[in-house]
Formats: sequence, C-alpha cells, structure tokens
Amino acid sequence: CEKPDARPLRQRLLVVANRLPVSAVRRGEDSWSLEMSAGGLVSALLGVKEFEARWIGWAGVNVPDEVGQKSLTKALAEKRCIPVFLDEEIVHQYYNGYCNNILWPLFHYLGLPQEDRLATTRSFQSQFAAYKKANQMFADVVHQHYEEGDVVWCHDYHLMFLPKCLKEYNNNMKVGWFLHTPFPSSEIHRTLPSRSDLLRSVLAADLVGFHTYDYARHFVSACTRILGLEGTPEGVEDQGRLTRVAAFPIGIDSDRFIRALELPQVQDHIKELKERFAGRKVMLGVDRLDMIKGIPQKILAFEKFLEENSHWRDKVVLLQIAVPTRTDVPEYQKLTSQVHEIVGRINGRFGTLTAVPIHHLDRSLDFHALCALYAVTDVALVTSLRDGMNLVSYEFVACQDSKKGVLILSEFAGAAQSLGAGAILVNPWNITEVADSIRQALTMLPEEREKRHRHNFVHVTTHTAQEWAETFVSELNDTVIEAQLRTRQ
Ligand code: ADQ
Repeated sequence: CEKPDARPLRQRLLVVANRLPVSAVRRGEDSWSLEMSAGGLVSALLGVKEFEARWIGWAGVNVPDEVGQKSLTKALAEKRCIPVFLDEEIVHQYYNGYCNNILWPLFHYLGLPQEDRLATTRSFQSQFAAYKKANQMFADVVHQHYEEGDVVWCHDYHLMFLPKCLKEYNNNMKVGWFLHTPFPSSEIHRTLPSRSDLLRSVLAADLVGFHTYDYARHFVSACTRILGLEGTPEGVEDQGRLTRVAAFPIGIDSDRFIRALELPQVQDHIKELKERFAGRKVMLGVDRLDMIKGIPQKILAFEKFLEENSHWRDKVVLLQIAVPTRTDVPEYQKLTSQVHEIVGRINGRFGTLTAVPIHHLDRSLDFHALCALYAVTDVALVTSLRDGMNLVSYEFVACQDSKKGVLILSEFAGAAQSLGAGAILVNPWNITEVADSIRQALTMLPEEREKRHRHNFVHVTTHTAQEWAETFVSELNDTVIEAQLRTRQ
C-alpha cells in the first residue's frame, strides 16, 4: 500500500489556465463553497489516466485577506487546485483590459479598440504591464509547486508571457503552451504594439499547439515576418533552438453526452420538448453571448428564410440559448440589446397569438437540459464569425445518433476543418447563403442526412478530448527528449 508521502507513479501534469475549473463562493471568514465547472478542458483532463493533473489558476474571486487566502488554498487542495490570487486592479487591467479588450478581439479579426491603436496610449501600456505582472504571478505559483519531471501545460491567450517567465526560473522545465482561440494572420498580429514580446515569450515553450494547421501556419509566419526567425516544417528555429509548433485539434468527452441521453431525467426533458414543439422543426443555437459567435447574423438569416419561405413560418422554431459573458463590458451590453431588438422585431413580424418563431434565452442551461435540446434538434446553426474550434457543434453531433439532424457550420470555426464533410458550410456574413442553407437543411433527404451525420459522428467519437490531451502531453515529452539528444550530438 502506498505511503502517504510517496511520490506518485504517474507523471505529474501542472495545468495552468487563467481560471481554475472551480468557482469559489465565500460563506464565512474561512469557509468556502466550491463548485466544479465542467468545461471542455476539465473533462478532457479528467479522462486522462496517464497523468496526475493539478490545476493552477485564478479562482475568480478577490480574496484580499490572509485568512481567506489560506483557507481557500486548503479547500482547493482537495480538488487538486492551486490558486493564484489576483487583486481587483490587476483583474481589471490584465483580464478585462489586455486579455478581453485587446487580445480576444484581435485574435478573432475584430481589430484593436480605436483608442488603443497607438502604442503610446496610457491604457494600452498599463494594461500590458498588468498582463506581464499577472503572468509573472502565475509563474511564481508554478515555480513554488514544480517538482523535477513535471510537465507544465499553459493554456490560452491570457498566458502568453508565462513560458518565458517559467524558463527564466528553470530552463529544464518541460513547458507546453496551447491556444484555444484562432491565431490570426501575421498581417493582423503585426498591428499589436506588443507583437514581438508576445511571440518571443511563447517561443520559450518547448511545444506550441493550436487547434488547426492554419493557426499554426499563421503563428510560424508571424515569427518569420515579425521576428525574422526561420520557420521549418517542425516549428520555429532561433539560434539553433527549435520550438516545435503543431496542430492538436481538441475534442469532447463524447461518451459523457451519449450516456446522458439514457438517463431518465434527460428522457423526460426530451419528451416534454417533443410535446412542446410537436408539428414544428426545431432549429438550435447555443453560444456564449459574444460578438465572435455571429448571433445577430444568425437571427437575420433566419428572418430572411422566413421572409422567402412563407409556407415554413408556422412549421419551424429557432431556439437560441445564449449565456451572457463579460456583462460589465459596454460592447457586450450593446450586443445583448441588439440581439433582443432583432428577436423582438422578428417575433412581432412573424409571430401569431399562439406561437413565436424565435425563443431566445439569455442564460446557461444545465448539462441534462442541454443534452435533451441537442437530441430533439433538427438543424443546429453555428455561425461564428471566428472561433478557435467550437465545441457546441461536436456536442450536437454526439447527441444526434438517433435523429441524424443537420449541422450548419461557419467556415470560420476551426470545427469546419474536421466536420466540414458532414456539415453544410456557410459564410456567416452572407445572410442569403445562410438562409438558403436553412432551407436545404430542413428539406434534406434522410439518406443524405444519415451519410453526413455518420461522417461527423465517427469523427466526434474517435477524436475525443482525452485523446487530444494525451497526444499533446506525449508530444511534449518526446519534443524535450529529442532536444536533449540534439544538444548532446
Ligand atoms: P468557447 O468560446 O466558450 O470556447 P465553445 O467551444 O463552443 O466556445 O464551448 C462552449 C462551451 O460552453 C460548450 O461546452 C457549451 O456546451 C457550453 N455552453 C455554451 N452556451 C451554453 C449555454 N447557454 N448553456 C450551457 N452551456 C453552454 C473557447 C474557444 C472555442 C474552443 C474552446 C475549446 O472560443 O473556439 O472550441 O475554447 O478550446
């Protein structure tokens, strides 16, 4: 039997992400309630048996006092989570500012905010300084908990400075970095005042991963054009040191969705939904309420479809479920009002006393309700203007093995590269094209639906989240071994 202080036999994996997979709510001076959130990354890593994963990140709460910090650290340790404490000012400048106001829109081709176009503006400089400071705070916590042999996997655009900070602590640390958003064309990246600093610090990692080959290619060409470094088929070379760059498309825990469909509570939900929408085809959109998701474009395309196909008006309903995010940011508030206004107008125009064509919910659904909705849907609509991958399209496919519904998918989502052969691909900016694809999807013959669904279902159930995580980490281990062999030669 294992001694309590024995070192684990499995390799330790330190997963560093801006947010921990746990939300903490303070109940008293030293008491906390913790709720695990089941996002894609969490379920990916829960399924990986080969490694012993620990999480390092911000718990999403401001804990200014030492008693609170100690008690939260203790409570989180039971969930294998290690907190990074960020104060309100840092969160404002680093998270709301540099991450969400600058990097997020830029990486999704929405450009830089007008007032930040010049590198000299105070807000840009102070936000970038806070970004670097926050990344250093993450590095300090990693350094405190690091043990020789650990693998450190840094996630996303919030932590582009982290690989450099970690290697400054310990050049032998195995460091991987993965981006969940697109990496834009080098022509876009070069508009960023801190473009070189960010690229250089990401390059300090041993392995850099993206969802698609295109994003990896954009990153390599940004390094060659902006930094003047050499791009090779393996990655980017700088003075004899290679940073490996590759595509690792994420997946979902498809079994979790498929199993959920058998549960009595999900079956009950399915029955209710079928009764509620009997005689009408169900179209579904599930998104965070973010400008990258193209929600207004989707709804306008649906309006155009109703306009041009009057016989469908009382035979189809669009359910749009949108979780509000970043609600304190003015652009997001504007988007919410815009969506409400369009939905109101269309319902006023095409609704009857007994039915409306669009049901729009501004909230999150629990997992079981979401699975039931996916299962009863005839046509799912994903119209992202840009999206790193888009897991909603995967989740829909996983829940459709009996119905074999149709997926309409934006060609600007990473998922278009994996589910493109089964989905109807659209340019979400082209409202006429999306409206036509809605008609095509609603009238598609069963054999065609079956063929398309089969293609996507096989992909979603074989390229899972677990496979994604295992492939990335084993590639990182191999990359470091190869680099060591190269230096010995
Ligand atoms: P997101 O932009 O959040 O992720 P997505 O990949 O679609 O986008 O994942 C959203 C997740 O939230 C899904 O698991 C979905 O079920 C859930 N969700 C969305 N709306 C919901 C609602 N109303 N109720 C309940 N759950 C809801 C970022 C990138 C993506 C990339 C992922 C993973 O922007 O491009 O695919 O990370 O790398």
